[in-house]
This record gives sequence, C-alpha cells and structure tokens, in this order.
Amino acid sequence: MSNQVYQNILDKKTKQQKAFAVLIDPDKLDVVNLQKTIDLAVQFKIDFIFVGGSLVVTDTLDQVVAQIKKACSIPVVLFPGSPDQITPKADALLYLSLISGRNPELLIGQHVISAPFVKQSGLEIIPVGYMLIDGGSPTTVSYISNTNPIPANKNDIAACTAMAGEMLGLKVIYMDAGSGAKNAIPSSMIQQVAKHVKAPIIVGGGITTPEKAIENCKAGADIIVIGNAIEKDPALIQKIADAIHSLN
Ligand code: 1GP
Repeated sequence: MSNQVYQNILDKKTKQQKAFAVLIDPDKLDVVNLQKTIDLAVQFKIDFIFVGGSLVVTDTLDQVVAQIKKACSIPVVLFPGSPDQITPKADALLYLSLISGRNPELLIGQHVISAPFVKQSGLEIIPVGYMLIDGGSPTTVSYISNTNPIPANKNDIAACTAMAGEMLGLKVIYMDAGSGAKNAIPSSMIQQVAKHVKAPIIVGGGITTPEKAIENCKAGADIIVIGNAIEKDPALIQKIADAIHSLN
C-alpha cells in the first residue's frame, strides 16, 4: 500500500499550497457530462478528484472511477458514504470516522465489518476525522448518518473534536457542512480548528463562489471540496481553481 496521496497532501501543506478537489457523485453525471468535468479538471489543473456521496443509488462507481483514471492522472480519492462505495480502481480511500457524531456504527462499527474487504482492496487508506457542521438546513448526510452536526457557532466544540481526532491518530480533518448546505462553514470556525491541529484540513459543503473558497483557505483550509455547485455550473471549475491556486 503506498502513501502517495497523503504524502502529496502533506507536501502541499508544508509548502503552504492550497488545493482544490472536485467532488463527483457517481449518481449525478452521465458518461458525457463526466467527461466534460474531467476535461475541465485537467485543463485547470485540479489537484484531486473525490468520488462518492452520502446516498449512492446506482452501481456506476466502478465505471465512473475507471473513466476518470483512463482520462487523466489526477489522483482519484474515494469519499464513501458507506462501505460498499469502494473500488480498487481508485488511488486512495478517505477512511472516515464521523467524530462529530455519537453513532458508534460510523465511528467504528462499519469499519470493523468492512476491514478485510478494505484491506484487500490494496487502496491507500487515509484515516480521516470527519466532522459535520450545521449548514443551516438538514442535509442528506446528517439524516443518513443519524447524527447531529456541530452547531455552526460552536468553534470551541469543533476545535476540541478535531484535537481529539488528531490525538487518536486520524491524519486528516474533514470539516463538512454537507453537500448542498445552505451555509458554508464559517471561516472563524476553520481558523479555530487550524489553530489547534497540525493535520491537513479539508473543507466542503455549500461552497459556491471563488471568494468563499479564498476566505476558507486563508482561514486555514488546505483542500477545498466542491460538488454541487460544479454539477450546476461546470464553468465554475476554472473560477474556483484560479482563485485557490492564485494563493500559491
Ligand atoms: C460534501 O463537502 C462536500 O460532502 C461538498 O459539498 O456538494 O455542497 O459542494 P457541496
């Protein structure tokens, strides 16, 4: 098992380079639109392609990852909503523990059940402390995970949760307001988390503008993830990529 993707994330953080990940939900793109998104991702030098969703209802994951891998060399990272969203064709797996919640299944239960399969996949495994933050309206992920998100104005809870995750050995912190969130995560919360952990910080959920992406990077996000807004307007890839990379 390599650690190329994680090393890539760490190297960027060391050089204070900010990164952009496009999130592809395998349910939402057909072959043609997926190809368009991949072409834009290559053209505008996207750093990572994340693949997954909290509720994937089709079985196209394998095909989608194969299509991306065939078309480009951008690292493909699985961001699974459940243990069955795994394919060995990807480069790495965000091995998520939902540390903002108190649902034991998503802290450790499903990991135990899927461990042999995950290990056998040969994927690079990146242990991630996954934190849901209230984005102003219920999201699929909070409903499906049956957990309460951290209130958006409780920066101290977010910081303590991230610190605990890091001390437990989780290598990356992912702060997520949930796909399509009404409100993206407040910069003050990202700042507070960044002040207390050394681990790279991924931020996503409800980010729709280059300004917000820049603001979040300046607050301490190392990787910005955008899914929904790009599905609606693929041209946004260029604007967001240019904005994030202008900071490097
Ligand atoms: C969701 O962080 C991701 O888990 C991205 O959210 O789809 O709102 O960009 P959006």
